[in-house]
Amino acid sequence: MPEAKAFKGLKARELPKQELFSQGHRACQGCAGALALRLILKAIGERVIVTAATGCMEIISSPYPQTAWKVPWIHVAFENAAAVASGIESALKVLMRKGKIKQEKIYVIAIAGDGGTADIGLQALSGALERGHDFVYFCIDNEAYMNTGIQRSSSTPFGARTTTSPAGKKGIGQMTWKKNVAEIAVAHHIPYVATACPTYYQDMMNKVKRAVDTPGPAYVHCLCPCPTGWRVSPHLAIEIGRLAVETGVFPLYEVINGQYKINYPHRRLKPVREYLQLQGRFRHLTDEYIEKIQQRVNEEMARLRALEKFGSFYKSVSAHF
Ligand SMILES: Cc1ncc(C[n+]2csc(CCOP(=O)(O)OP(=O)(O)O)c2C)c(N)n1
Repeated sequence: MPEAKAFKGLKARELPKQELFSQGHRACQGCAGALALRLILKAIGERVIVTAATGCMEIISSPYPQTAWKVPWIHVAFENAAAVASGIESALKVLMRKGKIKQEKIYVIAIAGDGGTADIGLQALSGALERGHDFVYFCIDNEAYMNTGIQRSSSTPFGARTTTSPAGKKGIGQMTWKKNVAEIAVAHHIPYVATACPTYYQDMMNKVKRAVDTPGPAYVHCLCPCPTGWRVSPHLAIEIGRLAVETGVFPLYEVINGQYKINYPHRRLKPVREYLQLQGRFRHLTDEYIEKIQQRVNEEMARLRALEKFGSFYKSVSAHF
């Protein structure tokens, strides 16, 4: 089984000076998703082809006839970013084999929101991971269908108010726990899975680099605070990301060939209340529900730590790459 290349982290001087995801796009103020795109392209450089599902990140970056993308980019349907990336990766392989293009790696990445990933694009994603295409899938998770007006997705967290999971006499907002797509990716036994947040920009860029340089499929789930949908002031987006991680609501970890490694938070967790109370979408939650969420976070962190401690159960992970 080939190991992911030994990689000690990106150095600032190795990064392209040019912005490959340019300024002047139309994202809301404080959009962490747009920042994530900028970091992803900084870490990869210009030898990349991007497929992008419908969603905020497509809408804000490509109002005809303008584009914020300085690399080859294709907008595809809501459901098939991973399928189109599979096709591109296969075509590149054939062209290289036939000597029609240079034998120099061209990275292929797919980008979709949480609706495009956890709900409607999940089948295409699963197929591409299972077939073993050499590409990286980035979920830009803002925890709802934001560009169409803040509707809930299966990635919306428990208790969050959205326009289709309203809080009131009959409900407390979203009534289900957030779907864990990173774990679904792990279940495909692919060589690299990671969670990331643009607040932790170095961690995120290193993961992006590691993901693209891993032979075979890789999945990176990026939590991207959305001031508009989360009802927070735009200047707090970075801080909200930090609190998501420090409270354990969104732990940062990698799974390399089946082996878990938690990057943040370290041992001591901040109370989830600190994360929830800054956001209008959780403002209606009573102590009872906050405690319920705290309980769940504790359980999830305990589960992750156990996975990290006991190591990889599968020696045959990613056997076919
Ligand atoms: C099959 C299909 N259903 C619905 C839509 C309408 N639609 C376009 S984008 C979108 C929401 C996207 O949500 P998400 O993937 O979470 O991305 P975000 O806008 O939050 O970045 C919806 C419902 C569509 N384009 N195609």
